[in-house]
Amino acid sequence: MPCILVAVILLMQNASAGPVYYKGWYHLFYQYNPDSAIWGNKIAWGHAASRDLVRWRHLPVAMSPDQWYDINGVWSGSATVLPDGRIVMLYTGSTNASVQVQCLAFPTDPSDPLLINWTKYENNPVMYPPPGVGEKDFRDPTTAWFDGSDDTWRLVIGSKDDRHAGMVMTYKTNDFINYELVPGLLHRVPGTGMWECIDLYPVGGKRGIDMTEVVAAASTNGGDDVLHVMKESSDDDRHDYYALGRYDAAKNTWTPLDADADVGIGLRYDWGKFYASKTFYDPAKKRRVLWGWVGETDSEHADVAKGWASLQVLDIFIVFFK
Ligand code: DQQ
Repeated sequence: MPCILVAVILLMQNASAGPVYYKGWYHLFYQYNPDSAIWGNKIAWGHAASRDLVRWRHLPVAMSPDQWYDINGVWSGSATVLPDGRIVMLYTGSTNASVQVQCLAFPTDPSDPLLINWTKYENNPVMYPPPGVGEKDFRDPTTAWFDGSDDTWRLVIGSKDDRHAGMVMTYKTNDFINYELVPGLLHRVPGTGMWECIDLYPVGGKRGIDMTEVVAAASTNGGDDVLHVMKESSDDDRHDYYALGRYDAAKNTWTPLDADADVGIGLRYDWGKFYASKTFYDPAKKRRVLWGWVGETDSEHADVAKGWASLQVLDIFIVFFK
């Protein structure tokens, strides 16, 4: 079973964006207002990097809201490291009309381990809200995993429907430029409202905790020992809820083990102030790392006086294999 270790890192501002390990460095991108320690409409991606997850170096802003498709905010997203080592970054842009769209970015200089400069894809955005989904209810793409059954990468995005049910949609792509909505919903829970910062990842099996590895094992030999955590950040009450369940890639479903403790109505990661978390698979240590945003209880006035707002915390899941 996982054991959890907690460290606290001081950083500036708001919800997590996309942690990733690259050429010996862990990178944290986070929601950041360069002008003041308050939430604003000019949210950029702040950036910090570390070799050990303990000592951090602050780096220049990675992406600013400077295009029509993200001028109201470079919002949360996730990195995917491809088998050849390239990084693909997907993030939500809030457009000049406040529509939520998904956008693509790449490291400008892939040989730079600090990933200082980022280039936005010239034909952004790559995804718009699909029919029936509110234009302000479509955000926070996850890291993609590879599904060998049809040789596509899959990722999920959170939303809510017009009856206030939280829901998760799956997309597939083979080039990260063109995306197809997989029919049906991966999951939906009535009454839970908008689901932000969805996370879906395997736990408990003998085949590792990397999503691509586990999906491949499941298609060849069942992978029955693996469960998947689904986590959502409830915009309604600003808590991170999760449940254990079974992911069926072929049917595009995730089913909770206990329907009475489904996502959004059962377990929480934390019972204090902890929100908009994301995990990433750490290939260096073969472990899964969880990041979360701790918004604190300081007033806006206090944040401005001290010059920063909020903390990032990390939890490391150490999984022991038999
Ligand atoms: N914060 C971001 C969104 C995300 C929310 C906006 C989580 O992408 O849904 O800054 O707090």
